Amino acid sequence: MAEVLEEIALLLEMKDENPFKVRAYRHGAEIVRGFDDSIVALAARGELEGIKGIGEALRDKLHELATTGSLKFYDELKAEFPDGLFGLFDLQGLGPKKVKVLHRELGVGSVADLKAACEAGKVAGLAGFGAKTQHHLLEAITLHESSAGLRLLGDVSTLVGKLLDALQAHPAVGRSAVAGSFRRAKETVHDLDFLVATKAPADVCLAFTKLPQVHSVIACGATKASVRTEDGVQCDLRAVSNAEFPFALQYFTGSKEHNVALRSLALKRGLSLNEYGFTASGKRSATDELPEVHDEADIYRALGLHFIEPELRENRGEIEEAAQRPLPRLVELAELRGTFHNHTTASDGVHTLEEMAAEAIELGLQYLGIADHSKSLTVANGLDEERLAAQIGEIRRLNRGFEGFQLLAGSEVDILRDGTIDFVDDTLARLDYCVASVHTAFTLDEKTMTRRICRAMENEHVTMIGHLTGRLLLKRDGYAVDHARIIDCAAETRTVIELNCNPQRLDMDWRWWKRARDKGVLCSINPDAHSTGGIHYLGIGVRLARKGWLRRQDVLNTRTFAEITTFLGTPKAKR
Ligand code: DGT
Ligand code: CA
Ligand code: CA
Ligand code: ZN
Repeated sequence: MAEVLEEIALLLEMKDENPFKVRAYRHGAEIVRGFDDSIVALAARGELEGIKGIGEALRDKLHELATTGSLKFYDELKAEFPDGLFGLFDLQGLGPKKVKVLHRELGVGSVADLKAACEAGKVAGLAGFGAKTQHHLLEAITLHESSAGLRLLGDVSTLVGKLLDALQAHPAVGRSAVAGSFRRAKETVHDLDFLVATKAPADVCLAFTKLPQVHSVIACGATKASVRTEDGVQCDLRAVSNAEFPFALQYFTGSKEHNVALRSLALKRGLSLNEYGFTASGKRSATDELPEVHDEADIYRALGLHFIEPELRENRGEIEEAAQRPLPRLVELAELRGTFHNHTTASDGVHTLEEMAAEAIELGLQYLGIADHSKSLTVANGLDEERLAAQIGEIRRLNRGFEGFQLLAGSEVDILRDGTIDFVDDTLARLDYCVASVHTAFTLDEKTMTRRICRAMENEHVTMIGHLTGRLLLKRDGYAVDHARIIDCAAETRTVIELNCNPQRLDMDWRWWKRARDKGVLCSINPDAHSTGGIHYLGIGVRLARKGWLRRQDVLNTRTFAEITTFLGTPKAKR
């Protein structure tokens, strides 16, 4: 439903419709996205009455969509444009204005059309484009092509849960698990790999292909099946015996690089390891006893290793470490006590302070940091000093009514082009904390951009840096920053770095966290929620933090409210 509303907004924009109308659809899409699955049922029953931001026109359309699965208004609108048009909106640097010109002037109706037009040099000649834009578009097309078929981790989580539940409910299934890149918490996944232990593999495979989420069957055999879901995600299932299960789970969890290293370690011990079990090899004779294996940990133990959590299995030093000592106990969702960086209706969020607070309380958090945009970010309705002061007052007032929970008054302040902050020190000093982020001038070279962010970190009031690179996974690369330099600077200035939990961001990237941790830089796992539903992104953020080797003590928001108060009340240099 949210996607249909978003596409309507884009198409109306293409048609130069009234901007307020466009905004109503876009806003409606955000609201729908902020709800859980229950909104479909509500829409179907015609019970969307009273939801702020969803007027009568939208209500009727959502009702039609929820009850019939389609929407006449949308279908007719879409029919006015070529089929491949939406692909263009996925490209970095292309919005409705430019797409409109490309379509009108060059008849471009798909990514393939655009690629041909760029290669023929026709785009550079268009008003408002130029050679540089043409070059950037070709780069964006290359990124688009290389990410084809990839999904965001956060976009497949619900599907994984449903399929696992369905498999587990089958009477012939014993143990079951999801393996592959999903289990390793890769930020993007290509396909999903499920595994079951069963005595009736063919039956389970057949049942898998009949699940309601399945759109088409790619293959179905005696021990494996492959299907494509309604959303186009490929899901593989392998059915093995209970004895083989730990080996299959270890093997299909990967990564391939981790497995290759593990196998060579096994060979050194006279063991050959594959997805079915250990067999004797080399110096070990076939009559020698093989290690007894009931679960994955037994496999690692047999190879002289401490257990390695799935998130760490990337062959980036985890095997060497596990040979020496137990790996660190990684942070867990239940250990988070609060969060920073959340938006409300004051800037570009869809829920109010009260609504956001209620959700955080429901989740058992002790504190929720509010960080709406600052004044220079007008596209996101950033707050000026006066509106910020009013919000702080409102937060203090609401706080008197809470028990065991507090809102924190913060701001997501823009880091201006020269590295200065969007508010003066006096204004910043009134806040409990501040998240500083780059939202403009993305094209600065790496050195200038790095200096810009470091300068922001030198500000005494900047508690943490938000979404370090501004990347949107599968959509746009981050701007150029020298991660190593930023981490050093964060360590020197005692500035926290955010792990932004938005599935499209997951920024700073997991590959850098171990280094940051080792330099004493703290991480804040922040949902960057623009709705109550957005707070739930904390779960995916924790998985990426684990992938980055982070422990409880490395994550600021595992601290209690009292500890946070002390932390924020201490000068940066002494934190
Ligand atoms: P992706 O691309 O997001 O689906 O990533 P994975 O890691 O889920 O890759 P996938 O689905 O092709 O295979 C699942 C796991 O199976 C992989 O992580 C390791 C194992 N595997 C698959 N093919 C090979 C192989 O040729 N050699 C080894 N050693 N392992 C493999
Ligand atoms: Ca996979
Ligand atoms: Ca696979
Ligand atoms: Zn931001």
